[in-house]
Amino acid sequence: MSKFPWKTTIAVSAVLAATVYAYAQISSGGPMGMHRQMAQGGMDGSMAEMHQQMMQGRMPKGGMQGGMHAGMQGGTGMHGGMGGHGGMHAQQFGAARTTTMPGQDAFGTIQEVVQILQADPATDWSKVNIAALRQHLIDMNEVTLRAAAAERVLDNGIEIAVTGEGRTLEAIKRMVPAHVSELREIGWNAKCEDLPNGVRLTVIASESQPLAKLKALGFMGIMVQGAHHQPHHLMMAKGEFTMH
Ligand SMILES: [Cu+2]
Repeated sequence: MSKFPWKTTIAVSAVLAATVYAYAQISSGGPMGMHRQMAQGGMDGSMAEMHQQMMQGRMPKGGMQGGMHAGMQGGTGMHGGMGGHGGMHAQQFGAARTTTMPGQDAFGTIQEVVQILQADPATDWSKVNIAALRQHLIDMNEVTLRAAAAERVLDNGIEIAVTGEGRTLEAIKRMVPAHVSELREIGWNAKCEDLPNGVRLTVIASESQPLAKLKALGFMGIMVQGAHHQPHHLMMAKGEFTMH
C-alpha cells in the first residue's frame, strides 16, 4: 500500500476518493477474476475444490498462492481490475509477493485515515482524534452485527424496531437517528422515534423507493444508503465532525 500515488500531494478529498476506488478495485479484482474463470468453465475439478476449501478457510497459504497463480495466468480478470498498477501486478505474481490486507476492516479503515493524515503536511495534529473514529467504527459494528431489527410492513412503508442492550443500545441511539437525517437529505421519507431499548425507524414508500424495494432492503439495506461514512470518517479523525 505504501507506494500508492496518493502519498504525493493531491487534495485530501480527491485522495480519499481515489484510495477508496483503488481498494474497491483490489478487493473485487481477485475473487471476481476467479469467479469469472469458473463461470467460463476454465477452472478444472482440482481448482474448483481448492476454491471451495479456500472459501471454507481450510486452505494453507502456500498452497493457495501456487494454485491462484496457475489458475489466473493468461486470464484477463486480474489485469482488468488492476489497470496500470505495474507494481501491484508484480506483487500479485512475482516471487517477492507480500500481503496487502490490513486485518480487520475497522483496523484497515483507521490505518488508511492515519496514512492520509500523515501524508498531508496541513494536518493539524492538535485536533486529530483517532479515538473518536474508533468509537464510531465500534458503533458501526454494533449496529451492523448485533442490533436486533424487527421489521413490520405497513400499507405504505416499512417500520423497523431496532433494539439492543448496553454498548449496542448506545450505538443504535447514535447512529440510526443520524442516518435518518442523511436519508432525508437524499430525499427519502424517513423518521425515527425513541423506544426504551432502541429506536423505531419508519420509511414511507415513494415512486423512487417503492414498497417492494423497502421490504427487500430491510434495516441494513436502508442503513447503507448514501455514501456519507467515507468522508465523515476522515472528518471525524481530523476532529471536524463529532457525530453521524
Ligand atoms: Cu461510519
